[in-house]
Parts: sequence; C-alpha cells; structure tokens
Amino acid sequence: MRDGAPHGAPGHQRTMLSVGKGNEWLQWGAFNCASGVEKKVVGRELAEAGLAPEDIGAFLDGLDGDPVFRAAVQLARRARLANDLNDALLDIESSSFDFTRIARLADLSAEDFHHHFYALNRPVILTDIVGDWPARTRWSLDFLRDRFGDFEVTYQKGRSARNHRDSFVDHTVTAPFRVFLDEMADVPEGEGAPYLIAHDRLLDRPEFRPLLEDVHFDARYLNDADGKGEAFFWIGPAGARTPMHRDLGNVFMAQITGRKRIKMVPSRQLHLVYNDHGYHSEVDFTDIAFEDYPLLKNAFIMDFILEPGEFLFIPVGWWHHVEALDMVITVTGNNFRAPNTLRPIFE
Ligand SMILES: O=C(O)CCC(=O)C(=O)O
Repeated sequence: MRDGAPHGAPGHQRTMLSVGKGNEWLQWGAFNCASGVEKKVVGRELAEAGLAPEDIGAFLDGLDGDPVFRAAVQLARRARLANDLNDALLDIESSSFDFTRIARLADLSAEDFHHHFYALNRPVILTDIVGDWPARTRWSLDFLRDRFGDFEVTYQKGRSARNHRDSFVDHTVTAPFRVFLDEMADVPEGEGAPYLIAHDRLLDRPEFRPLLEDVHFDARYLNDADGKGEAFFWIGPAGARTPMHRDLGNVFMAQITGRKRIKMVPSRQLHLVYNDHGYHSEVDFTDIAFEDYPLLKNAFIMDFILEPGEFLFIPVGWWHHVEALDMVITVTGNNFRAPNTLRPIFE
C-alpha cells in the first residue's frame, strides 16, 4: 500500500488521505461507498489502515441512514452518468481520431486549424511556426546572462514529483537571473532541477519585454501578445518537470531550445487521472504506478517528444505532464485569435 492510501478495490478512487488520521480515512470510506465500492471492500481497507473493527462496523452501518451520505450517493450517480457519457463519446470519437498519437502538420490554414483542432479540443504539433523565430538563435545562455543577468527572477527549486500544491508555494526562490543560470548549469545529484516557470510572469515585466521582439506570433492562429498574462517564458535544465495538470484555457507551447517529453490525457478523461486537488493529478507520470492508480489503465495517453522548433497546441482541459530531456527554453501563451475565454468551468 503506497502512502497509506488503499488501492485495488474495484471502482476505487485513491485520495490524498494518509494513515493515522481516522476522520480522513472515514471520509475516504464514505467517498468510495458513495462511488459504488462494496462496503466489505472498504471495511477491509479501513481495517488495514488500523481503524478498530467496532468503529468500522458502526461507521458502515450508519451510512445509509445518514442524509449527507445519501446526498453524496446522488451526486456520485450524477458524476457517473456524466463520466459514462464522456467514455462513450470518446470511444466513438477514437474510431476516427487517434488519442494516443500526436499529429505533426505544417501549412495549416487558419480555418483548418480552427475546424480540425481548436474547435474540436484536439491537440496537434505545428512544425512551421517557430523555426525562424530569432529567439531560436539569439537566446543562448550567454546572451541571457549578459543582457538580463542582474534582474531578479522567481523560480521553483526542489519541487516534488507529485505534490503540486506544495510545489508552487514552498519551493519558490527569488534571486538574480544570473544565479538561476549558474544553478541550472550545476544541479547537485539527487536534487530536483530548478525551473523558471510561467508563474514568474517574466515577459510581463518591462525589463524582459524585449524578449518578445524575438518571437513572431503567427497571425493565422495568434494575436500579438500585448496584454499581461498572455505569453510566458520557461527555462530549466534537463530533468526540470511540470507535474500532470490541466490549464484553464487553450495554450500553446513553442519549443525554442532542447527537447521535452510530454504525456497528455484527453480533457474528457478527467475522472481517470486522480484529480482530488486543484488542477493537478496526484499521479507521478514519470513512472505511472498503474497498480496503485487502476483507473488510469482506461485512459488514452499520448506520449511524445516535443522537438526544438515545434509548436504544440494544448486544448483546454487536456492533462499534460512535461519533462525536460535537455536544457530547455520554451515560450507558452494563450493569445489565440479565436475566443479563449478561460471560462470558469473548473472549481
Ligand atoms: O513546459 C512545461 O514544463 C509546462 C508547460 C505547461 O504546462 C503549461 O504551459 O501549461
């Protein structure tokens, strides 16, 4: 049993709950019972977690008489209906679209991009967008150090593979860009790679704004990124990682330098990725423990390498996990010409 959370029960959903916290285990038990897992299976897991047999018995016997639990059963039923519909639709759609392989295309008209990918919530790599951006030749580490080295940046250091919630809060460091570049060049064995990510909003700052002159937003699909929060700069060494998560709108990832290994799961398989908190999966996608996360066996997983000079379209809601294979520089953005309203369809 990993991290004390039960596994292996049919239809079971893992949670972030941990051993020794009786109430959290009871919440886990109620969640699984409401989701349709047999009471005896849940009872067995609670016993394994160390709860007293009489407490387990009283808890399970009391569930059906509890109006809050009955409401949870109703909600779980509704969620199941929505999930079943999504499964059925995706199943049909997979007969004409390969959800396990990313397409690479060039010369796509604005209309074709919109009708075949953007409007259908389908990812694609475009190979003719980024190749001639001046950034591809100009943004060497020396150039970045000489030009911007004295400016302070905020980056992530020592992020864990799974715990996304803590990642952004507890592992933030502020230092001159030069210091980050030095750290990036020499990551001690066993230490999480430092990563300067979108959250620093580097390109929103006047001192870094000139970097935007080296990128050309293709007018077929993109507006100029004039506004704040529309384009983002990422830089990190091999090993830098972004855990599995989804975004609030459509985004693109323009790969300037280095390769990234990317794993993606369709937006409509949200119920299979163990998303108990925020916009993140609790699963470590570098090495998926399918035995602990059995629902993932039913997911479509695209697994591919984004090469330098490529442009990846990540449709809203698609889950993505990113791992740098080399030193990487990336520009991401959401300045699509078509509506990208970042609707609050998420919690
Ligand atoms: O490139 C990365 O590490 C992550 C990018 C990403 O997840 C995003 O822009 O949403």
